Amino acid sequence: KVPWFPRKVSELDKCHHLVTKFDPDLDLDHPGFSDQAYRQRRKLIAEIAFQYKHGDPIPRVEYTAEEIATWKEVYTTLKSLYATHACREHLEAFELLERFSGYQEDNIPQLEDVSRFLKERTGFQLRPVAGLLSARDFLASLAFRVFQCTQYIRHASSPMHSPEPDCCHELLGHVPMLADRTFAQFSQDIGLASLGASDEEIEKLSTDIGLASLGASDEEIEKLSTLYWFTVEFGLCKQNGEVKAYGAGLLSSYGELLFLPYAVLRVRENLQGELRVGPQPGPIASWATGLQFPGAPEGSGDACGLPKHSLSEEPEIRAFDPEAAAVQPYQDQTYQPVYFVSESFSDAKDKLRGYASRIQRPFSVKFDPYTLAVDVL
Ligand code: H2B
Ligand code: FE
Repeated sequence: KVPWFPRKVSELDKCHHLVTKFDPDLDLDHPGFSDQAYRQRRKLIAEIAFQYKHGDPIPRVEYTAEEIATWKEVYTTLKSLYATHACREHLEAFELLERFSGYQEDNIPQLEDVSRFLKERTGFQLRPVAGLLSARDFLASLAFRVFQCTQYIRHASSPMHSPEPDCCHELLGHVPMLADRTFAQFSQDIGLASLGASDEEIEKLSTDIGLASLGASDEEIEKLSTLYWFTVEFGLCKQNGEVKAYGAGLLSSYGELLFLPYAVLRVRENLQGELRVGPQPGPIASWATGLQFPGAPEGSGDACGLPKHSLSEEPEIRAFDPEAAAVQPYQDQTYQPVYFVSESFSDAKDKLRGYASRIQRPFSVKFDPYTLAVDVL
């Protein structure tokens, strides 16, 4: 039997199952765990998401001076790396977001404004969510070109690292990418592939995932969310002979983004000059070898809240292959041991469609862009 899944965009109101893994109320390691005021603030902002119904304008949050200061630190630090480390699509969208949607160092953009921007670009829209959502619900919303977006900000004590998604991660990492047509389609394809996953033994209905599809097993949902991890969160791509970041997890993590040229440098040695990365490895290589983060107090790589990357666990960089990425173990507590590099987004999209067409499913689905509904065939 196939589990319930949303057939129209308004049914995303029922896709609100949170995962409490990194919740500040329950996770002792959360930087906000012992801060009652922070936890209260989180509850207040979470209430917006709990009340929200599809079609409502997203209520605005008046951010505090402390929250804006956290945003400013994240924004200016990350922005300093984008020119050299981010892919072209991210850079282009970022500029537009600064011009039209309130992306400024002294202003946390409002989700309603950002959602309107995205709708115009790619038809993607945001809806507020209170925290880390179940993979099933999160992927299901992507099928409808809806991105469930957190509205709170990380704890002020740890501007460079957050165990859970927050508005810095979503707005700086995800949103600019969702403004790109090919990337938006890629994201929706992953979502469509996830609909109606079930444990049943099922006959194979081979369908183009782009025409929408599927009904995978629970195991396949797991694989799809791993695939999501290595692409949408930590994906790399080649651009003009250089390696650039397009994954939101990379684009919203100063430490990991900074480390990237070093990782790629190692690959370059292995692949004999095939891959290059923007900035030359001068200062990066020296701190990486010394396991020292620039700006961090002497002696420990994680003094600024960042995990150390030890040379024995040096990351690997591989060519993107969905079959391999879907089963690759990943890290949600520290840097990735493996990254996958795509030739381009359309190459990644084509490979993903091939992968999705091999998923076993009891039926296929087709997305109707006029009604924002999914027809089950
Ligand atoms: N929930 C939220 N709020 N933001 C995310 O980026 C997110 C999520 N990512 N739930 C999902 C899970 C991702 O890690 C995959 C699909 O499991
Ligand atoms: Fe994310």
